[in-house]
Amino acid sequence: MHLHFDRPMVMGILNVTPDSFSDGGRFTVPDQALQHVEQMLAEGAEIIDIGGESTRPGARPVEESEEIERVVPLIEAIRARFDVPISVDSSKPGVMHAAIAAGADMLNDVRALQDEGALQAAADLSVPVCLMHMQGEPRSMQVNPVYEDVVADVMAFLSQRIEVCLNAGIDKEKLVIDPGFGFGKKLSHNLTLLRELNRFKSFGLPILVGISRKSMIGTVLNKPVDQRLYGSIAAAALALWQGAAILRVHDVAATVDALKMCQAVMRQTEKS
Ligand code: 7PM
Repeated sequence: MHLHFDRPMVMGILNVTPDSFSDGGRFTVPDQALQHVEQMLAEGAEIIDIGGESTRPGARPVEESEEIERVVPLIEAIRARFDVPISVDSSKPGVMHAAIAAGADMLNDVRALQDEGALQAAADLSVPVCLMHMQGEPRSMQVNPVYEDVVADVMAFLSQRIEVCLNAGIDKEKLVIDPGFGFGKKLSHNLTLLRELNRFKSFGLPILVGISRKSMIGTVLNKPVDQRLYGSIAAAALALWQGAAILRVHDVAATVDALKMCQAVMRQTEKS
């Protein structure tokens, strides 16, 4: 499947939780998941991100075999029915190989290929890969994150990971960067990263932003996760205005409208 990031697009989040396998069958793909994909496509999602639970703040690590069993049947089922690029949210080389073999098109690694074997896997698979910044590990990252200068620190990390990828033989054209909203960041760090997102354009790589429903929105608005839609849309617009290429979101229809408005304004170059 051909993936291009030359104009902004919406990535719809499909969460894969063990509970969604309602009958307990390990290789059963719930209709609910496929219906969710179908709905996100109808609403204008141009890529589907499939992730396990393992990146949640406070999450326990998941075994590679468990992650493969969760993700592979779902990728196969989506690939068989829909003509949409699929990205897989994983840090594990075995999952990356299995997911791409099953028909996924892109890697999304919150650990930026730092786990053993992940860099080699990405180089071998030769698919687009998102390098995300995270301080610490999901289990403990929100305890007390500290930065000297959050934008400079995150940029320095991404710069180093880009270099490592290029040295491993990954084409620059395959790389996507992500400041990692909420991953080892306090509210002030997240707000600074969003306010200064345009600085990340200096890498010359597509910028992926995942802010949808995150706690930074909940904290600003003092609202629970099911009441963060308007805040998420405002944040999406701010990110698009500063050059975000991929918006990773739960609420596809609303975000696509925001994207179209931002695009209309940003493309308008003639005098009125
Ligand atoms: C619970 C809390 C469940 C947080 C899931 C999450 C990103 C990502 C995630 C992101 C990239 C979420 C996160 N966030 N991948 N995976 N960028 N590239 O809110 O910001 O979806 S998981």
